[in-house]
Amino acid sequence: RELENELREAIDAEQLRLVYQPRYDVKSSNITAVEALVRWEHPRFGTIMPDQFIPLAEETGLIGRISGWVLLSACRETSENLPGMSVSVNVSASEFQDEGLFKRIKKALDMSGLASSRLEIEVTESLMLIDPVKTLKLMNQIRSLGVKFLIDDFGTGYSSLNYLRDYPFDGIKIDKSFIMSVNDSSLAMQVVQNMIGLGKAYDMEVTAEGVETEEQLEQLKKLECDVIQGYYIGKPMTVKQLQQLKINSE
Ligand code: G
Ligand code: G
Ligand code: MN
Ligand code: NA
Repeated sequence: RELENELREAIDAEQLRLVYQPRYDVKSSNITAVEALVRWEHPRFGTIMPDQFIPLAEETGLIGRISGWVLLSACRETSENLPGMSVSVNVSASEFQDEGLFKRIKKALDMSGLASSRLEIEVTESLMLIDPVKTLKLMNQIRSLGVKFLIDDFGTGYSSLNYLRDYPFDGIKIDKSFIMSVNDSSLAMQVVQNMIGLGKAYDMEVTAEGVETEEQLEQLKKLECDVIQGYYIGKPMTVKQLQQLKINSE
């Protein structure tokens, strides 16, 4: 209860901040995109991770305001400080209950001046468990702006794979639980290979998440994975650190 009230105040008190995790494009050997991840700098508890307050925000209806802040901040920082890069933002399935999400995305693009083709929205497979008519309508409305959709934590949900055919996604992000064992299990390797094939069959860009070793990176390159994300490329970091990383990798 108290945390809820503090979260309500957190935006105005400027206690939220974003960190960015680099996404490495295999074809161009470059960091061409980042994922924005929110942090709450609590005055007494220190840094609170999203797992600890996003569910609370969803339950209390605060998610819309937080999401509005995240979208605008991510678009602004990318537009101002990360020339040419795309940014992906995580959006909760609960935000697809109304059209507020469309307005927040439109406002973030308008106010930041970021080209819509540089914004991607990450949703989990739980999105496919809610009213498909409503969801598809809203997705198409958002896509008409030029924004792309990625499936996050691919392979961990409870939805039928038919959604790959029925919903307009531009990419999949294979969950890190599958990537972690590619170095010591040929079965895991085959599973990931098939996931990549599945993504490509639907003409989607395929990202591997949770890549932590050079060996994993090399395997994934062999499997023609498009984008690599994980601690081996870089941890979530500030814009300044990211610019430094870019310079050092060029
Ligand atoms: O950042 P971290 O590394 O701890 O992310 C933990 C979880 O929180 C991830 O599942 C991620 O998708 C989610 N998350 C991070 N930032 C946001 C955000 O801005 N909005 C929503 N809805 N979820 C987020
Ligand atoms: O669910 P989502 O993919 O949005 O959240 C990403 C989460 O995974 C964040 O908490 C982020 O800090 C974490 N993460 C990113 N890269 C790695 C990695 O290489 N290894 C592990 N263990 N976690 C990672
Ligand atoms: Mn994500
Ligand atoms: Na993920």
